[in-house]
Amino acid sequence: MDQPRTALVSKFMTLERHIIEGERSHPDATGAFSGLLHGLSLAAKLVWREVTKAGLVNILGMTDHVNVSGDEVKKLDEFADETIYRAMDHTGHLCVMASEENESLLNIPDHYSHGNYVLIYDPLDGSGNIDANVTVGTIFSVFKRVTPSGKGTMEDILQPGYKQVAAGYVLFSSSMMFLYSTGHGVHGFTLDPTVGEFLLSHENIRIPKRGAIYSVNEGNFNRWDPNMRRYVEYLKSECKEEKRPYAARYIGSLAADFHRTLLYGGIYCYPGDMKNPDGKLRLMYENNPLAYIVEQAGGAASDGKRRILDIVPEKLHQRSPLFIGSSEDVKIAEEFLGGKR
Ligand code: AHM
Ligand code: MG
Repeated sequence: MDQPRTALVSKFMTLERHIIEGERSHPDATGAFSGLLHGLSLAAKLVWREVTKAGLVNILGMTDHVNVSGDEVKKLDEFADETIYRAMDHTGHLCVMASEENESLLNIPDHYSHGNYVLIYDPLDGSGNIDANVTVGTIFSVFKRVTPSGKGTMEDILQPGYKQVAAGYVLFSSSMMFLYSTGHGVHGFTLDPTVGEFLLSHENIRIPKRGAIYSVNEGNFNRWDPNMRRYVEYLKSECKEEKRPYAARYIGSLAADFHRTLLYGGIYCYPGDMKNPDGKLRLMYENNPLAYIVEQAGGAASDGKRRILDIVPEKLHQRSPLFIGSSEDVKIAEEFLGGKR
């Protein structure tokens, strides 16, 4: 009751209002962005509904791929993939899409109009963890098309990350969050399930310049090159001024590991190794959107040698190593990897 009026009012910044107000500041805006982000937030709510039921599958009598009524039960990542596609295919704002779950690009059906934007998404990142009730996420990236009109092509998809016009991710966790940037900072919204609205909870997120947490699958240690091993040994060695040893945290679900890194600072690494020289993560679906977000929050993202956003992709499912987080941490990682330290 004693809460100041302004504090109460600020809680009513919904995702939709935030997007519309952001768009109004651009005189030539067409409303396409509002439409796009609205479609994505709707898809996120539909995916969340299924994710929260994941643990009930056996209890409700669903077996493997068939539920009690004989309907086929889709795997959650396939469900998420299709839900996002269907929420976005008819909006008139997109000319083409690409999803981590699909080998080739996703065309907009002929009977819908084709717009000026391109959507690239990882429908349910970290879905391998879902049986353990671990946080998973949807990651997305938006580009402006480069071809003039009609159906989008591979040329529209294979653009370097610095050309993104928006990116974001949704976290399916103890609460659901929607974070996005259109190049004016990073803003986070938490779903109020009682009213079904995303409300602004994290305005203009800034990542600390340096952190004290590292996040990497250290089980691969013996496959790393010596510079990577030396870097991790450095993070674990004692130095009070630099807050070392760093704490190790690894969920194994990129969206979740990234989110913690964004809020607390530090570094997330998925390096290349002897078995997989380009690491595991995909440039277009994971690294580019998160690199855009982290830079918008004052951080950095590198493949160990160069800025992620500068990489010109050659193929749809291209992988690249990822070092992402606080700007100073990423710089130090690059120095180790380049043998300069
Ligand atoms: P996915 O897109 O098939 O879910 O794979 C990506 C996931 C990331 O979420 C996570 O950071 C990484 O794979 C974990 O890999 P690993 O098990 O090798 O540590
Ligand atoms: Mg993924």
